[in-house]
Amino acid sequence: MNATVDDPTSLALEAAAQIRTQAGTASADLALVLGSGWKSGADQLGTPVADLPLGDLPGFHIPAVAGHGGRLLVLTTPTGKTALVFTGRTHFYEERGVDAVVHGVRTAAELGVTTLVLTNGAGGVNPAWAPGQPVIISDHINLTGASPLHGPTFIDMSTTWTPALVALAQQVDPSLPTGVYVQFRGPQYETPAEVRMARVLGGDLVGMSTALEAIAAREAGMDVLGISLVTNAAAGVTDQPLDHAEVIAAGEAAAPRLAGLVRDLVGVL
Ligand code: 8IG
Repeated sequence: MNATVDDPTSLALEAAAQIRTQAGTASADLALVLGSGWKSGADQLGTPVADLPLGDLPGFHIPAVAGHGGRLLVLTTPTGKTALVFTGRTHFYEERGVDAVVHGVRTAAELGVTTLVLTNGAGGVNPAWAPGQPVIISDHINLTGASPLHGPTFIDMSTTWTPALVALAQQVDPSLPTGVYVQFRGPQYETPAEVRMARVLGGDLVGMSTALEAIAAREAGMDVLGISLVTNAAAGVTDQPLDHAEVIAAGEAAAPRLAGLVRDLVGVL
């Protein structure tokens, strides 16, 4: 193999090496990606080991959107596990390519992470869900037309969203529904017709992240848990127009519940 410094594996190795040096930790057990609405609990998840600006680590970028965070917290959980907590992610619509989107997942894999928790803010397709509702991701539909895999990498996707982790999350909060997450490319929100399409395809949530990360995580052999926060009804589900400020506000209103949920989950992972 003709590895160059910017091939995705080398870049993840480089980032992992820097995290080892800067955090003084050889490996990690868990990784969490905290999306819109999910960041406020980050520092309650354990004893801090390191707090690194993502933009300073090889292959990572400062998030393009205000409110999307941009740090890597390394911490020791109450059960003694080492967790990597990413507050912020690179989205496909930032046009840095799919490898940049999944770089955090690959870096976590290089550090030995075997369990990945992906969170996001999403539009609710299911009219029963009001803004502020967390939903466990049971499966996904990738409508981006892209994949993080290179070459003939025929990985099995039948249990991408680890059933045992879905069950664990439901034990932590039995009120949580499950749903199918549909990743669109964005950055525009959907038209009402696209939301109806997502619904007839079996989708319950629409968003612009997460599915591509889950594919990379499965390639790396990780178990994956996903939880979406419904921050808005998807276009056409109600007569409200979509507004980024309202999305942020719904995330802030739900923050205490989400912080508790993530903390409780980390306690059993
Ligand atoms: I937060 O309604 C959030 N992210 N595609 N549609 C899509 N992404 C989203 C939405 C939404 N809300």
